[in-house]
Amino acid sequence: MARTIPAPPSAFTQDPAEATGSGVNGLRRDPSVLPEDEGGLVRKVADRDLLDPLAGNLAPVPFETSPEGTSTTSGKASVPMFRRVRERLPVPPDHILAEIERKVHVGERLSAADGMALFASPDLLWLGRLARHAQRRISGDTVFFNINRHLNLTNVCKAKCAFCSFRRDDGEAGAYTMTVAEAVATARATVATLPITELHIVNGLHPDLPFDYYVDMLRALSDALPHVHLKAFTAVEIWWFARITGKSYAEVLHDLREAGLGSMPGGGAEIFAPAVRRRICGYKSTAEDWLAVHRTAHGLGIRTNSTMLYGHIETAADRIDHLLRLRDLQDETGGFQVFIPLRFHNANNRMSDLSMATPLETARIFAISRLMLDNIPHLKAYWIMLGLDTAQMLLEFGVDDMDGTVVEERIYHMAGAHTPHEMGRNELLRVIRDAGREPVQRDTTYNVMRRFARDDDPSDDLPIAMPVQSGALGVIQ
Ligand code: V47
Repeated sequence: MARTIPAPPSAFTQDPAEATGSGVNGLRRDPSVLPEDEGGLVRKVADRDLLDPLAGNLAPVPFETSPEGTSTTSGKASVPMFRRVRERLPVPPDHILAEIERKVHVGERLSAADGMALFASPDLLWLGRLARHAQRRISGDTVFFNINRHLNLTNVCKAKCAFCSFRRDDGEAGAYTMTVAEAVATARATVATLPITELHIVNGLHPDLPFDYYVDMLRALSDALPHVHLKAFTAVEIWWFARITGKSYAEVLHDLREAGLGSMPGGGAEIFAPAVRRRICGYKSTAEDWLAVHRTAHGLGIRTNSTMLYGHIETAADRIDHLLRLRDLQDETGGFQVFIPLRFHNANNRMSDLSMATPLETARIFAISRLMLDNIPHLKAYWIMLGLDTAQMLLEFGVDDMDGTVVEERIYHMAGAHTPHEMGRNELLRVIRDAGREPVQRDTTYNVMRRFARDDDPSDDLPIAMPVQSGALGVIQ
């Protein structure tokens, strides 16, 4: 059946330097032919179905662009490189919203048109109640968290995603690459003070490191820490490994699993809609490749997470398109565990002109995600990115997971996040309980490890975030 998403206004790519070019599909085995991404590459992609499902009822009307968004680096007249769109979606008639409410209550699937209507619905608290209703059916009053550590092996990256503050060129100030011994020592040092159950490993696309580096890395980490689950490599990294080795996704994943890979994080999804994707991360794999890697992983029994980067130049229709592509794949495989909307952070990157999504926009996106993704069990508020206050509020908008202890976060703190690097686990328990919910420590694949009763504050108050060490591996702030 044709997917029907209301047509986005045609003029939403306002980059004056918007380039055109030929597609890069079909080049998977030859990394050398891919041009550097400067935000203007064009991929050859199938057109989105532009039928209007609402028969004129709710078709978006032209929107205004926000006044912010100027680039002043040249010293000449300022030229906006990226602008957020302010869409003016017509408020849906009551009977459409009532029909959506009925569907949610009987557990009926929402359509693309329903999703668009929710983006225009005037009552955010009503939307929150619906999302909480949908979430309660899945996980009741439970709010999950885990005890993990993030490890970014290298920030050297061939892609130059416009939103990224973390990447560096090889040899540039602040560039780093950990040796296997350094990574193992870092992980061991964490385990000595914190009972982590997971290492979360996400990295740049290093132009020169061989695939063996990653295989050796996983093998060394799993030998050193056999009880720690290795959640490693986004789908874009797997796509990269396939490019540099000539192996298929299945072969790459098989080798990594043999070496200790447990599951995969959800990064690299950004926004699937091709017109936006090519502008913000044109060098990365296409949406189709991202989805193909996850499909392959699921086929091999490897569970994965999913994400969407929001709050930049994407439209409501792009978000719905993204959610439905994930939902379709989940119908096919059932391998996604969780969806994590990632709020764009605007410091120190080429999209710094954009203002960031507000907590209210964030609440709407989380709630709609919960309602549209009826087949992905969990919705995560990544507190280190959102702040603990906003993450707590999102528990009323469909969230049932607050992520973990993280320990040392680089990607968001380099992009302007100000969340603490030092906080105790009892603080996280307090925030969850304060919302009338029950904190549950989980492992990576959502097995319950410990339920925390009302007054069960552990005397060993573990640090859920720690001061970041500066030095050889680069300074965050
Ligand atoms: O793909 C990078 C995002 C992702 C910025 O699976 C940014 O549990 C906002 O994979 N502003 C990588 N977002 C992180 C990732 C992840 C994070 C948390 C949980 C999980 C999980 C996975 O970080 C990238 C990109 O979408 N990102 N820069 C930025 N300036």
